[in-house]
Amino acid sequence: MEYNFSKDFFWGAATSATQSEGTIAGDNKGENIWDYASKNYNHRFFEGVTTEHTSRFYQEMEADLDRMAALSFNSFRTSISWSRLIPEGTGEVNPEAVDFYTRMLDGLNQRGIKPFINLYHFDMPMKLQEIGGFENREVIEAYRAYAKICFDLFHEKVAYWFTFNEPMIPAEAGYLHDRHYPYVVDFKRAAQVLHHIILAHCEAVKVFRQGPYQGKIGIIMDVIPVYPRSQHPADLKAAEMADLFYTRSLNEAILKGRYPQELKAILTRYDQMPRVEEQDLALIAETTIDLLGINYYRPRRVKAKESLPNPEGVFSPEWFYDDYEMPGRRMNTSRGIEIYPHGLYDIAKKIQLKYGNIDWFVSENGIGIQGEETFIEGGQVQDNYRIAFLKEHLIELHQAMMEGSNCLGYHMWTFVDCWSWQNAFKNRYGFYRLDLETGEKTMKKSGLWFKEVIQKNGFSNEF
Ligand code: BGP
Repeated sequence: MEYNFSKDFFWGAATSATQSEGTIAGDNKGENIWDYASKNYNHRFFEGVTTEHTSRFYQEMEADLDRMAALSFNSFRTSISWSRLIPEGTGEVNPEAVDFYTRMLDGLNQRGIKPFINLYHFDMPMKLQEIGGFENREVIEAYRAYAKICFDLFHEKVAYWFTFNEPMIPAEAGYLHDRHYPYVVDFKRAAQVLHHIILAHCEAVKVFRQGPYQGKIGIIMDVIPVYPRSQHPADLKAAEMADLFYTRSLNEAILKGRYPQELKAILTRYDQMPRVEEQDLALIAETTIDLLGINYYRPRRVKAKESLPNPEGVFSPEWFYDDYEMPGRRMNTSRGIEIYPHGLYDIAKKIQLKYGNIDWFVSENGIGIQGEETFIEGGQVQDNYRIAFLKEHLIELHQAMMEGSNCLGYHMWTFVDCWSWQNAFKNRYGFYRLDLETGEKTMKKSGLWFKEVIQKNGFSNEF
């Protein structure tokens, strides 16, 4: 069986500024919440590794671009670090950052690698977090101004822009589930943050459409497909609620221009409605995107709740469902998440059937493995599990495309093993291994496999 993809299919990988750049003395980067949290809440990060110790993309950018070219990438996503470009979040632009990003974009274009540039990957400048981050409406304006500066500076070099990566996460992880700074636990505040992020997205799209810029603009979302334990009405209801809170709340605002009605009813009933102004809904309604990125790692399996939530506890979507551990599920034990390639097919079909078959691409997909050094043989990580993972997901994607899904590309997470939000360097995802002791970056077996796929624009089942 042959799996062929279109000749202009986007092949590449994704990373983010904070997870890859690192800092060096004199780079004039301002502090962001990750720089701050990884120092001041160091115990929350695997082995206490801070943002200073990432994969050194800032220093080794040219060599890293050569490494991408060695994999035959035709596209690559990273983000601009807001606090590198504008150290205080508003005001003065940092010339070193302009120089760095200019060289990066030129370097990518010269190598025939299309830059996919994301403006926000979880990394609020600390100065703006001090006034409340996205909880404060003023920060929407700061973000709009930052986005405009990026478009003005780099629009001739970038054809694909993205406003946010996984907009749900800063709200959910930062304001409800105690995973990201500022470690607030309060649903209503999380909902406020999400609403403001959606408005910031709309403002950036608006400023982009008004300017003299070519190119396309979109957003990157993690759409976790929800599966009920059974067809019992209570399980179906649980799945509906998980989907409503975690997927439809955001998807429908971005892709349909309105929040789901049911959400408002529930939030009002539980006194959890954020402040939403009349003009906000009009702005959401008039905003459209050109290209959707989907990050896919795992399914969400749910069942009806087994016990009542504590009525005096913190309101959360988990009041309406329990997670379900399906017997025999296939796990990535390093990351503690299920591997379910068919979920990618289901997402593709959903985009096709429910969201107007908009142009989209897989903007992240990958497998993080702890202790990859044990798979080194002859100086190379023999990551056959990653090749199998890639292949299985690409086969599902291919099937959906055969059935008419408008998928334009596939980006793996990630290019070189990178620092992660809580797990630092615990789980490795890269096509290149990063040796933390020597700083050496060596191609894994999966890198070679992916390169051949790119060169052939597909693969056969035996390969
Ligand atoms: C995505 C994020 C990435 C990356 C990835 C892997 O949700 O967009 O930034 O970190 O997940 O997850 P983790 O690093 O938590 O293992």
